[in-house]
Amino acid sequence: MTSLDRTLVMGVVNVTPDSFSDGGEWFSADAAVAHARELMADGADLVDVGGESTRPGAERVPVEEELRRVVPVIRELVAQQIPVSVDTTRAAVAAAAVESGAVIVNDVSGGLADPEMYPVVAGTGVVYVAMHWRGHADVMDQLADYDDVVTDVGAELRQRVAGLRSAGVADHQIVLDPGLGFAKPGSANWPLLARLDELLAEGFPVLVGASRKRFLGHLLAGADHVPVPPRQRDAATAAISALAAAAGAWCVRVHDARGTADAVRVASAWQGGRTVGEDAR
Ligand code: PMM
Repeated sequence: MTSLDRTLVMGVVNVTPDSFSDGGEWFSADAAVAHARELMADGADLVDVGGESTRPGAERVPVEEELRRVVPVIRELVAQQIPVSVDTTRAAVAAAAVESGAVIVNDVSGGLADPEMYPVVAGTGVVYVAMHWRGHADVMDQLADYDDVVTDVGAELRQRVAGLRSAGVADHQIVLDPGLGFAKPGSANWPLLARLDELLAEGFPVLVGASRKRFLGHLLAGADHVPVPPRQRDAATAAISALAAAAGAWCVRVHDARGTADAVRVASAWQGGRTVGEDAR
């Protein structure tokens, strides 16, 4: 996966009844596996399997329920040679997922939700996505004050890196993510994208998760200012994928793989165009 010379496309497989952007359509294990296969056929490089909604205001699910949702799906996808990331904030779920063959732990809490997460990541040696986060979905909208959002997010992610290192996690395992939409007022998301180079300057691969988020719904609203629904945000998501890829993102996490698979290829060819000589004109 990491040997590709372009940005990776991570397809989202939410095994939840209440995800904001795909309406819990993929709730049964069979449906989740079928959806993952579709994402791969559409050009995803890997899939991200999650059993707990992070929708603003969402309530937590018990750990047993989260395990029941994700483990059978991960086992089946791994059996089908599909690279899997697990989207969880719980160390027990991360451990079970890696045991089942997941190769990435994608933790939207950056380790803040579970003190056991870093030791588990250190022990398994898998890639770990540390996302910028300030609190669970029920409270995050009240934790959205920043002086300069880009500087503050960078500083908080540096604290996560320090914690990971002291728990024995190697630098080559670490990926950073600005956490678009998580404890971020709508307007805070654009500087995080426009100044992605500042996060990249931390020296770690960067994952961008803009797909179908609220700030895109607001951007695309008509004269009535009503945000367009999540499924009408895929073209805007693909545009962000192209721009994020051009800026140097390692991976983009999306619900619609096809548009983004095209977008990252365009970005890659565009960059490649810089090195083509006169004779190609
Ligand atoms: N966003 C969601 C869920 N998981 N993981 C990472 N690393 N980055 C994100 O921005 C992110 C994430 C939002 O939930 P959704 O799956 O319902 O879109």
